[in-house]
Amino acid sequence: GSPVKEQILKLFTDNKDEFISGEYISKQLGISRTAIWKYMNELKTEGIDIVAVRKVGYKIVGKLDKITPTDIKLGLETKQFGRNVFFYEEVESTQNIANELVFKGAEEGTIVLAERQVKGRGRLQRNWVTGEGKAIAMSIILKPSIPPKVAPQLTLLAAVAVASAISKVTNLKPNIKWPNDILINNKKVCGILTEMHGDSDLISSVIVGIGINVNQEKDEFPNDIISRATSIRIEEGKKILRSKIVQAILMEMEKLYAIFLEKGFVPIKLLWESYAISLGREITATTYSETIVGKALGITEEGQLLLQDEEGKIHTIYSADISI
Ligand code: BT5
Repeated sequence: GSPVKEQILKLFTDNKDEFISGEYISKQLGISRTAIWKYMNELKTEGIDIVAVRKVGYKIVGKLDKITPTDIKLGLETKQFGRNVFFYEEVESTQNIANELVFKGAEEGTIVLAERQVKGRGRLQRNWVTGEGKAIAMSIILKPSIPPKVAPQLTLLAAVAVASAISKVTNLKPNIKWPNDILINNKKVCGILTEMHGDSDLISSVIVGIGINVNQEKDEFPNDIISRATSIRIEEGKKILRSKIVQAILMEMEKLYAIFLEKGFVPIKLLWESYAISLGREITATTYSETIVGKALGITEEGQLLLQDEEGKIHTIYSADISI
């Protein structure tokens, strides 16, 4: 986007809910009042609701539920995450775009957002449904120096980021179901897909894909998932701006990722456990080779699930679908 527009947005972020005079903006940014007027009009067409009062100045009064770079950056408090935003009306999958960006050298923290995904995917090539204009489909590019076996921990880290972002922005109490689902009242509100590049020793990048049902109503879900899926709107009973949720996730991700790089997975594990569902209860894990019924004991310091079967044997699960 235009750096001037971003500077203007930053002024509004720094002076929350206040009128800012044209003169002040003009002095701060060293541009003319006419130029400001032009930029304000551009921001308006991008969905930012601005009031202009003669001799007083400009104020941002609200936003449409949009997720353009402008919407994401207005009020964003991160240093790096979400500072580069690629927004599309329609993509096959935001993961694919993020892939291409990685090969073009995109910086860590770069995000890809789309209103519509025609080939949104889950794990094992399963389909992910993105409610057009009402959901979040986001891919975040990370470039940690870690061995490939550590990468699944970033799925758990992202799950903690989403769960705490939802807790901060709403009155809801989300839970995490190992490894990659966020549930509200036992229904899936978010799925996470982590994909990586690199060689067998060291990763060069990880793309964390996050799909969240935000403003869909019950009857907007396809029949095959309607009984298992929910949205933030359904649970909260009112609409929420998607940009607010994206911003909160970016903030949480940036914090948790810094902790992870410095101290490893253990502090993230503790947070993860505070959101975990069905620890201590009986669950069924279906791996590629077998189905194990047992008590979920917790996760290891590497992020694998520990399951104790009826004979008391403890299984370490690296990858599975869990039913509760
Ligand atoms: C996931 O896979 O839950 C990971 C979903 C990741 C989606 C994001 S969106 C941004 C980025 N771009 C992509 O293309 N993907 C990522 P998994 O655990 O395999 O669950 C997939 C299953 O969830 C499907 O088989 C359906 O049963 C169910 N499902 C599909 N869409 C859903 C939705 N909108 N809400 C709840 N459940 C859904």
